[in-house]
Amino acid sequence: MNVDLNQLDKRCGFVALVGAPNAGKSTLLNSLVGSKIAIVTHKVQTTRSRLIGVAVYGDNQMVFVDTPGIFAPKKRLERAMVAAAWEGANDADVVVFMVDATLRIDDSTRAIAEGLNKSGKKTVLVLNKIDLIKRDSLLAKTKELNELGEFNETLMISAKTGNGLDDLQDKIAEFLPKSPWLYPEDHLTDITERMLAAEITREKFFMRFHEELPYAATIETERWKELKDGSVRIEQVIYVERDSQKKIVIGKGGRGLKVIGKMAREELEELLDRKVHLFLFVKVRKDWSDDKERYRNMGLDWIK
Ligand SMILES: Nc1nc2c(ncn2[C@@H]2O[C@H](COP(=O)(O)OP(=O)(O)OP(=O)(O)O)[C@@H](O)[C@H]2O)c(=O)[nH]1
Ligand SMILES: [Mg+2]
Repeated sequence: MNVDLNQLDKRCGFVALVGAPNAGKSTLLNSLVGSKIAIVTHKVQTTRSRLIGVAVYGDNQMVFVDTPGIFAPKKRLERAMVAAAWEGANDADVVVFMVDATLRIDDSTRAIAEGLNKSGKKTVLVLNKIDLIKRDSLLAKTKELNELGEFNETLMISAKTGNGLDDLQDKIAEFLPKSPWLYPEDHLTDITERMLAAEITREKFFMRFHEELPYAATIETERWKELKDGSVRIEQVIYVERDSQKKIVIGKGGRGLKVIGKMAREELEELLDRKVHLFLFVKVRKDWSDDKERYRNMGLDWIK
């Protein structure tokens, strides 16, 4: 048997980023990986399925798993999202439990703490968004959170500014199992370009529309065609539930779609480093959130 001696001291493992909606999980994933692979908005329930981002830190390869926020789900889509989040936690070697330090500790944070404690996973409690608050107010919060369960470590970070991320990676490294790396050194993510392109449009959609509309839509890349001149033609469908929603999305004279399309196209051009022709179509599909096919495209299990 050949043994690669270089691999003997290496560590590698899955690190799930888990927490309530809006805690900053996707922001943290992007900061740790150094590239935007997860979309981020100021709205809750932005992330809908699991997504990996791989970071190399010294001899360690950390496979970060961004997960949807955990809350009390009602609809099928919400249940599938929360199930995906718990699966992410249960499959991980280390869990990073993220809490928005600017908010009061609520029932959903308590329930997540309880669930994580039961799982018995190595868990790092992370208080995020410390750029927004005074350090002295963090002490009481840290104490209160540590009363909710046993955490292997408590750290304070700003996922946005990068403050505290080195300490976080040092700690995670200690908890990772000895293992050869699972991915090539330069591997970043498993999200396909088609999926990422749809997510980028969804991010713009979330920012543009309000109330229930962001949650009533899903976006898929239907066609991706490389053109001879080096540019790419991307066609995407925005599924909504009702005709009235379609009207709002399209907007007067197509303005709504134009605004989203422009923002998404500009970001895609930067990402892909070439000219992009982006075509957005809006379709009404009343029951898209009960449609198995949509779940497969989102990377979610369809829950009965
Ligand atoms: N000031 C500040 N804002 C942050 C920080 N981390 C995240 N945010 C903001 O918090 C909001 C939510 O961030 P996300 O990364 O989308 O949060 P999430 O936990 O992935 O949310 P879901 O996907 O909905 O579960 C965004 O507006 C971010 O810019 C931070 O460290 N400081
Ligand atoms: Mg997210």
